[in-house]
Amino acid sequence: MFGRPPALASLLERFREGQPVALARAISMVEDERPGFQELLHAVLTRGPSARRVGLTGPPGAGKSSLLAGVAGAHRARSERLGIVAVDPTSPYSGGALLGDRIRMSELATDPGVFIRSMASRGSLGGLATTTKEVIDLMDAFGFDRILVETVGVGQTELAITAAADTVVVVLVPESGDAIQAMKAGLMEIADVFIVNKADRPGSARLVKEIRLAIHLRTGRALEDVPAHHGVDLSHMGRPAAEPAKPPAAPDAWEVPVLTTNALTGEGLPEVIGALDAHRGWLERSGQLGARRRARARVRVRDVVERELRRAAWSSDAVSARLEGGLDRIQAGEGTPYSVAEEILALLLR
Ligand SMILES: Nc1nc2c(ncn2[C@@H]2O[C@H](COP(=O)(O)OP(=O)(O)OP(=O)(O)O)[C@@H](O)[C@H]2O)c(=O)[nH]1
Ligand SMILES: [Mg+2]
Repeated sequence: MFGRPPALASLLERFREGQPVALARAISMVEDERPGFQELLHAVLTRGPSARRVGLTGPPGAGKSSLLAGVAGAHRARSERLGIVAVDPTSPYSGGALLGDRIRMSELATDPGVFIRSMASRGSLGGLATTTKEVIDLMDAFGFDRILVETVGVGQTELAITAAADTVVVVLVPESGDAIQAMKAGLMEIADVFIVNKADRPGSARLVKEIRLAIHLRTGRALEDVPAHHGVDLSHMGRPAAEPAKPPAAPDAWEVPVLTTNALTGEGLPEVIGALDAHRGWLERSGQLGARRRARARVRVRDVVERELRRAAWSSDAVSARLEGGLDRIQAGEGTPYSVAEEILALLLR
C-alpha cells in the first residue's frame, strides 16, 4: 500500500537523529500528502505516543497565544523540549515566528528547544484535519517532551481539540459571554482546565463563579459545594428519606479547576502550570491517559481508512467510467444518484 521512495530513507535517518530540518521536511511532506508520507508516518510512529499533549482552545482574541507563550516559557525553564502547533491562527505565525507584538512568543521562535508550526485545518467538517493530527504525531515521534496546540474555538473545532490533546484547556474572557453559552457550546464536556483570562478586565470574577456553578450543576454536586441564597448551606440539611442519596463522586474524579490569569503580566501562570501537572498525574493514575490515547488511535485508524477509501474510489479508472456512464443515465432519466452510487459501491467492494 505504501511505497518507499529512496529519498525517504535519508529523511528518516535525519529525523531520527533529531535534526529540526528533517522534522520540517517531514511535516511538509505530510501536509502535502506527498508520495511516501504514510510510509514515513508508519516508520516513525512505531514507539507510540509519549509527549504530553496540551490543547488550548477558546474564542478569537481570548489570549490563547499569549498564555501559550507564558506556559511554554515555564516549561522551557524546566528544560522541556516543546513542539507548538497553531491551527488556523487568526494572528499569523509565519516561518516559525509569530508576527506582531508578542515578545515572549518571538523569543520562543528563536529558542532551539522549541519548534513552532502553524497550519490550516483545511476546513474539515467539525474536526481537526487528519493531517493536523499527523503533524502532531510527527512532533511526538520527534521526541518533544510536550506539545502545545492552539486552536481557535469556533463551534465544532474547539471540540475537535479533544482528538489531539491529553489535556484540554479552555480559555474564556469576560467578553466572550457567559457560562451558559459555554455550556451550550459543549465546552463543559471537553474542558479539563478552565482559564478566565484578562483577569484585569471587569466581569472576570463573575464569569469564574458562573463557570464553577455550571461545572457543579453538570456533575450534580451543586447543593453540596455552593452555598445557597442568604448563606444557607443546603448540604447540611437532611434529605427526605425517599430521595436516594446522590452517588458519591468517583474516588479519583478530576475536579475541573477554574483559574484566572492575566497573560500580559503572567499573573496566575504558576497555578496554570500546577493544574497541567496535576491533570497529567490524574491521567496517569486513573488510567484515563491510556483510554484517551486509545480513543485517539481509533479515530486515526478510521480517518486513514476513510481517506484511503476515498482516494481509492476516485482515482480508479473503472470508477470514473462507471460514474460518467451513470451521469448519462441520470440525465436521460434512467438512473438516480442512488442507483449510480450503488453500482460504484458494488464495483469497489467487489
Ligand atoms: N488586558 C489584557 N489583554 C490581554 C490579555 N491576554 C492577552 N491580551 C491581549 O489580547 C489580544 C489577543 O491576544 P492573543 O494572545 O493573540 O489571543 P488569541 O486567543 O491567541 O487570539 P487569536 O489566535 O487571534 O484567536 C492581544 O492584544 C493581547 O495582548 C490579558 O490577560 N489582559
Ligand atoms: Mg492566537
